[in-house]
Amino acid sequence: MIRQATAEACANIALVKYWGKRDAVLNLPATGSLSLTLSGLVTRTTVTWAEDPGDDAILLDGKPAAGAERQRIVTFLDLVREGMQASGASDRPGAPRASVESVNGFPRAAGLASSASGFAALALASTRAAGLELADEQLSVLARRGSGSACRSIFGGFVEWLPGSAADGQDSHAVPLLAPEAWDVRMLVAVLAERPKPKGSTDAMNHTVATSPYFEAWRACVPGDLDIARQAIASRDLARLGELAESNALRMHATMLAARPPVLYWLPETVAAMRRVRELRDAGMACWFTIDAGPNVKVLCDAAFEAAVITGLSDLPGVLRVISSRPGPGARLVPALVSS
Ligand code: 2P0
Repeated sequence: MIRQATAEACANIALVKYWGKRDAVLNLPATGSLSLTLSGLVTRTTVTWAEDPGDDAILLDGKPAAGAERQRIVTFLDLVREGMQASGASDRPGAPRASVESVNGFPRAAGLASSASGFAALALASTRAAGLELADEQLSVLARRGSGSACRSIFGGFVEWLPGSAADGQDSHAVPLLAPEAWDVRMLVAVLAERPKPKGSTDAMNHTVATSPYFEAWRACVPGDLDIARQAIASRDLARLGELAESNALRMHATMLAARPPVLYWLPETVAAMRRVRELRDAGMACWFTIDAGPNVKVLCDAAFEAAVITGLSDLPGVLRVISSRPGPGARLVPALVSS
């Protein structure tokens, strides 16, 4: 039996956002969502299973995980342990113990979707190390339990998360829409703040569902936005996709602004970057912004305008750096590091 495996997964940025759950325990979304998996934002995770008793050892970027962050990972590992017991890979209750080492190539918890790449890499590494070979859709179901958006990072390129309708969540997983090499676009991340965000997205979205009078309107508009996004991707219509993504992101933020108390992730620099994207577009550059649960601004753009848009964003005061990504691959094992 393989005891150790290493996997890599890329972050993804949603173009039609996931904001709101219908089941908070199983991470079942209120709507579908659609994203682009990004080459530049990678998490690499090694999992080793050992039969000796004791607590899981979890290192995130070289530091022991603590508190709620640690508990979220242990709860996820418990799901894998259940799978191991069911498959006969382990027959000792409570065992085996996991060692997890995870390294991010980008700032964690700053609205750059590190939980997506993190739980996608953890899902693949932890199951393979346990000798479990899940099909991609089942891996997506498992990754979703760690963090909803992680189910999308199992696949590369443009990806849709089907909300599903089953109570157990087995039909709520991602599916690939367009392979990464099939459309050469860019996603630029203007990093405005590398500090952890004030309110985590899980709490913020649950609070929005509970208190925002606009949540029902948000839920009602997402299926139509998904239709437009799918059509735009199928016809490689970047302007249509970009306009839709900008509008969808602003509708998501409008929904959370209407929560009580409101959820406001923007900094003054966030608004300045949004305005700059509009100026660049007015000057003829094909670029559109989107914003997640943090202050950073992500810009979808035509590959031909990449350098000019990076310059236009870097010129703004408050932009620490700009990370450029292409469509990236799905979660994958790092073969040289798999041992038995
Ligand atoms: C998204 N976000 O679609 C949206 C847009 C943030 C804004 O998915 O509670 O960390 O773990 O399921 O996946 C962030 O939410 O939340 C997210 P949980 P997750 O990318």
